[in-house]
Amino acid sequence: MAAVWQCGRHALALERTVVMGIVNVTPDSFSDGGDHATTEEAVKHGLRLVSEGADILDVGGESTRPGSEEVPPDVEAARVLPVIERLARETGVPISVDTRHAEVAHAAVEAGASIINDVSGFRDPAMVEAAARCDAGLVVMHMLGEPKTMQVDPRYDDVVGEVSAFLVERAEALRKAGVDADRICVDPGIGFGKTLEHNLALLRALPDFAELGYPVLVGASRKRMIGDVTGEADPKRRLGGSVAVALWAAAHGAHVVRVHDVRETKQALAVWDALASSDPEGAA
Ligand code: HH2
Repeated sequence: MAAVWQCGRHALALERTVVMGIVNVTPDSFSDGGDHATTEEAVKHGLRLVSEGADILDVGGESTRPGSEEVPPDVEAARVLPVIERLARETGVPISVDTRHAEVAHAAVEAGASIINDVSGFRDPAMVEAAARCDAGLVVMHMLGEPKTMQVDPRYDDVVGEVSAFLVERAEALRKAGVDADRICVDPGIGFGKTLEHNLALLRALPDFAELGYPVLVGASRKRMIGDVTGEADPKRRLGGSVAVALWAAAHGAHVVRVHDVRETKQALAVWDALASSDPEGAA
């Protein structure tokens, strides 16, 4: 696997865990819906995450929480494009657009986005075409079905095998369309059509995903699996569990973690890195 993830003009080094900060420009995201729903608030939030150490900002204008309805692309575009344009201009970090819609992805890249993050895993041929027409980095995520119904009794015979096979198949489709391998990053899609047991199995299998030959992204921040394990019903009170998953992911082969709480995650990863790289003989 390449030591860098190529995202437009940015070459992201992967030797340290890369932190992607979440900027939801939505009224209804599961943990921060409405908190940064105007352009001004979203830009301010993005700038704050960069000051806290975010390596990437992921800007989304459509909640894909379980049960959510699809947002029309024009509404989504109106939410995200002005934010992407400002953040691309005012920060030095790559800006990612979190979208399932080809027209939004294309316009976002024109507005300065360097990554297309598709929770549908580029299943839509128009998304493959949008990817092939630009040089942005691409996040290929696994989701079972659609957000509206994905949590209705999700079933797999072999969740790790099926999710891996899907990611490999979609990455190959992108490569056939002319996308260079070093632009692709894969994501098992924590919480997207998965029970708690499925999510835990996928997180335990991260070393296998890392073997697929692409950087691996994990997004578990504040998600229901943390509530299922701990009994914490309020997503904003799931920081401890979110940091635990980020550390687990970093220690088991993930290259990128997608998080709401950048400052705390960076701090935890810095301490983890210092411990993991220290020489116990030398310290004596
Ligand atoms: N999770 C969410 C959204 N986008 N993208 C990737 N690659 N991986 C993820 O796990 C992922 C994602 C859901 O989280 P959030 O954006 O906070 O919520 P909502 O979809 O309600 O806006």
